[in-house]
Amino acid sequence: QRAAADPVDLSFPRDFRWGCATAAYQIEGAVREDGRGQTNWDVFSHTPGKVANNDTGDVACDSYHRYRDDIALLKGLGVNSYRLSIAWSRIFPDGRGTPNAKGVDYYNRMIDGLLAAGIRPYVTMFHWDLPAALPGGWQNRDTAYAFADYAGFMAKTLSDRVQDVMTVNELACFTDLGHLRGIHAPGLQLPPAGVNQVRHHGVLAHGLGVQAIRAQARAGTRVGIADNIALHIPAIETAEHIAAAKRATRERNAMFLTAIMEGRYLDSYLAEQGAAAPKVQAGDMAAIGSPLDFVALNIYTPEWVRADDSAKGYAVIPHIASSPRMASPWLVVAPEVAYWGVRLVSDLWRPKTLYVSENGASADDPVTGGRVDDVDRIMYLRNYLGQFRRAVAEGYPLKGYFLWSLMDNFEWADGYGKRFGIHYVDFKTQRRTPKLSAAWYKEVIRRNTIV
Ligand code: PNW
Repeated sequence: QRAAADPVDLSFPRDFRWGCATAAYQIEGAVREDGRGQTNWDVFSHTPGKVANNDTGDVACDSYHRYRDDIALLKGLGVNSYRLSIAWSRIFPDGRGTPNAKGVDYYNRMIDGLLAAGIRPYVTMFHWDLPAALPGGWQNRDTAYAFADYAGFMAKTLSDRVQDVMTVNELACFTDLGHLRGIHAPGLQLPPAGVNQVRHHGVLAHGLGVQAIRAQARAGTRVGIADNIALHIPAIETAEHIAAAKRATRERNAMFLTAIMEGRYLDSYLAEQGAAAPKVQAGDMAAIGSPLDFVALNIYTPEWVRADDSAKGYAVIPHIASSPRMASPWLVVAPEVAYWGVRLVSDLWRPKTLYVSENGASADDPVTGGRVDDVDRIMYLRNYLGQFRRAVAEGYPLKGYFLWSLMDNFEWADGYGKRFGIHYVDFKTQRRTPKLSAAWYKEVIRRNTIV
């Protein structure tokens, strides 16, 4: 008889993609350099009172100048992949027109540097920094066409070296946070019809972007989206609660991923919105439903769902004050979402490939004697990884994981006050220091298992 049970196998498939994620406006700085055009986030962050401490992305991590240092950090971790975004306004300063060679050069150097380091780039075309010159921003349907032109051009430009492209990051954030809640750029609080139209232009930009990328990039380029869908965990793992969580996932993402995966808006969504439903033109839904090579999920906070006798058949259970959170008030700790997010999206729409395009946590990092022993972040990441491992074990097509974030950066409306990095950034000196979580992640990657 054995003294102890066999240890649980927590290893990942041999070809699993391990990476980190960042976004242009959050790390690059150099906002007036080499012909970059102004963006909605430059305007917003320079409007007093909009961002904590009135922080801006003017300097951020200065990655525009220090990208070689960033690549060295990635190399130090041993990642095989890196998710970065392109600043649209470096390529087309006014959002459209003639490409700016200096902006293109920057990303060429970045991509070449990554490839030389043996790191596969995953490129997001739009991570919220919208060229300010585009009239009406996302309220204007033309912005979706401008996006497609830009995305097609950029995919073609990088196509000899970049095989994996994501159109947009987090539809709900750049539509609702900016146009309904008003806490992100452009800081508007529109009535329902206006919000729904912005959402429609968001998914349309994605769809037209997919078509433009497929038309212009090399055959074999893989195209997907990085979305933070409304995620749900069944309160109890029984058939009725699982069905409720699945239904909630489909219905509560009706204006975003559900429309993209099904090529139509659900009748229940259109009926609910009534006169405020989006105005849709011929061909829009076909573009929005363009087939994807992969779906990538940003996985942080879920909601718990239970089955009930209501007309919908489910209830979303509100978070309470004692729900465990990391340093950002919205960041509720619920590791099971890592499993359920992957499983429910797979069960609903059967994507060929899934990625986790972001997962990570803010923490009040203790800086002691030049060290940051961020054990809370390690706990958070380890628990989420365990649940991703369960999804892999059950055969769901999860092929990679991108940790948010490589380093502390401009955390949007929270400015530099919330730190998500596994490298600590001293924003006075720009010195980057690995936190304990970086050493932990390196070991996870090296052994391809959860440590
Ligand atoms: C994501 N929420 O944003 C973004 O893609 C990143 O740019 C960002 O830095 C990171 O997550 C951490 O915030 C989110 O309120 C912002 O649920 C807010 C929410 C989710 C994601």
